[in-house]
Amino acid sequence: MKRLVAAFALVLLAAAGIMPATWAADKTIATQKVKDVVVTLKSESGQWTKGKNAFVLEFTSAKDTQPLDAGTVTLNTSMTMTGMAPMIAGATLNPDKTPGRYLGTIEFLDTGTRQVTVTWDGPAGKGSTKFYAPVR
Ligand SMILES: [Cu+2]
Repeated sequence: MKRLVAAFALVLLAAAGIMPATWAADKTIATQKVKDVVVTLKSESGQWTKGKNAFVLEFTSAKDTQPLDAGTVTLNTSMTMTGMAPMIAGATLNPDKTPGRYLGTIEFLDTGTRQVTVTWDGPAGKGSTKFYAPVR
């Protein structure tokens, strides 16, 4: 019951705009497993759109789903377009207070499927992964 009251209080605080926006429920845009590391790209809307986007990148252990401190993280995107040089966009990423969670911003000049490359280097080891994510 105490827990329920606490949860309800958080909802009220969020509604009053006191809690930061990161408390909003994030929806998964894409998720990738690389050995023991699960990389999940999330945002409030669950999709990237043309223009500026805020998003969350989370690293968790595939074994026990606990957060993994990924250290230095990069996220870059590329879109191949016929007869043109690939369109490249990189994200600005900052570690959140929670380990393994990074807050990012990225800007897309147009819609279309991006190849996303994420790299990390830190306590969770060194790795990288590529996946596709649409920009709508
Ligand atoms: Cu393009």
